[in-house]
Amino acid sequence: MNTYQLNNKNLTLFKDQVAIPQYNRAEVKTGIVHVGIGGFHRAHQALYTDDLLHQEGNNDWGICGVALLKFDQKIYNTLKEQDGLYTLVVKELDGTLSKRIIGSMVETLFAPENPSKVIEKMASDEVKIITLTITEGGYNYNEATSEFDADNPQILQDIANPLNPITIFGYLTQALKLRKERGLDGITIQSCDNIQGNGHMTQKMLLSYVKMAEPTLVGWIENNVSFPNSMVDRITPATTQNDVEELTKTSGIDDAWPVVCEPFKQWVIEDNFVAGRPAWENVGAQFAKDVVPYEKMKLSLLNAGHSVLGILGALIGYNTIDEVVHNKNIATFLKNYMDKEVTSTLGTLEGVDLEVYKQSLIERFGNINIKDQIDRICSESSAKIPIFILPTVNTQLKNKANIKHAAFVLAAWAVYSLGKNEKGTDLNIKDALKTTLHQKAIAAQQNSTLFLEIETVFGDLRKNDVFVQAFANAYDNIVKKGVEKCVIDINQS
Ligand code: CS2
Repeated sequence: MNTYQLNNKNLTLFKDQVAIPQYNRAEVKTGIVHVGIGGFHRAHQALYTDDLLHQEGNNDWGICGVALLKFDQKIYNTLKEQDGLYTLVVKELDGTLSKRIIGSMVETLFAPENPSKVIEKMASDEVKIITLTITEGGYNYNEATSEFDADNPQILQDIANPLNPITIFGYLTQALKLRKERGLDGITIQSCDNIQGNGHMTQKMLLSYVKMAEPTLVGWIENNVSFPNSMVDRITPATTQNDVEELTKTSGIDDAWPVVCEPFKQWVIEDNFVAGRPAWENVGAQFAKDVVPYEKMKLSLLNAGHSVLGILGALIGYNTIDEVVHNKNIATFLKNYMDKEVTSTLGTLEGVDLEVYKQSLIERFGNINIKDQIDRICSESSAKIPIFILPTVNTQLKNKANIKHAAFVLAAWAVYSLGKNEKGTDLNIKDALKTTLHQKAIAAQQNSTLFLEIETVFGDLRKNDVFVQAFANAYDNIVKKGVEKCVIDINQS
């Protein structure tokens, strides 16, 4: 089969192999600036938006994809060369692949190369929404103080160099300042990250920054910017070389960075858009008055479930999530964690059968075609654990209820942070706090609870005797008997 590079010019050459955009991309205007163009955004929001662009009358809602970090240079270069086009490969449950080319990203920008261009784009009249997938760690939230981390050197650099920002807060502030000066309408800033109350978090963190950097802008933001909460869901593993090669071989598409994902997708959005919004409900998204309880459910069950499987699985020596969940002992442990520790913290959720939801998660985790990487799941655990697991622990402790499973997973994380699995193989740890984690993990070998001193992660959990005791027990047991033996004991207890 002939192979052609994916770009505008070649797009129609692929029409017999895969679905391609049926709308005229040249007519689509940018109504959304999206920051963070990794796999998740491209499997989720960009897909919903592509679906919408196929319907009449939605041409104002194209996406300008912004790569914020220097680290994102490669993904930016790829998308730039491909005119924003990429292939989305859905790995169906029966193992077949559904492929389509997504066209909703009609512009791309690389912030480190040209900050003013990004600021101008965010401040342009046609843009009505700025959406974000900047990861859990990108919000500059300090777990110990529950506040914005004003001492972060990058934040200080943005305050000193407002026209050359490097953080999202610096960019948004400059763009909003221009919008105010130009007398433009308000705008919506919508987080699509896995954070409880992601809209509230974005608002709180941004306003904290603006109070320091540009205090006279605070009032305008309060009156003109909305921050809808949303729950986002679609498992999107990292693209592998195999995925790239398979696509070239079977479809003739030379796409340097396709995105692969599971069939399931969900997006529940709070309907709070000051400057209008796409009718994403016409393509499967749900709009709701209050999405926070649904976010909590997803974070505490799906994302926490991932962390449980990831951390325990990494220590045992597995590579992918499906492998771990097919270990009956670990699957039982996870189910018990969900049933005995998480469920009672969730309250009632209208329209959701939690039993069905939990069961569906086990099935999604077990999808053997997805092969979600444990390395991906365990990456940045120091930002994920405070969001995915600790709210459950804190509520359970307050209610004098069970925390055995959670304490076990956190103790396993302390052992994981030593950097080797139980077979003695090096773990590939990717975490902004990697050095601190490692130092504390070493200290924990003498006294396990020293690991809990990482305040930015654990807050003051080290002061809770019940938790400390459970954590220390679990740690000793893991070191003595290994993860799986301990899991069997806990399952039988
Ligand atoms: C995962 C998420 O990053 C993680 O640890 O739990 O990326 C998860 O796959 C998505 O939130 C699924 O919606």
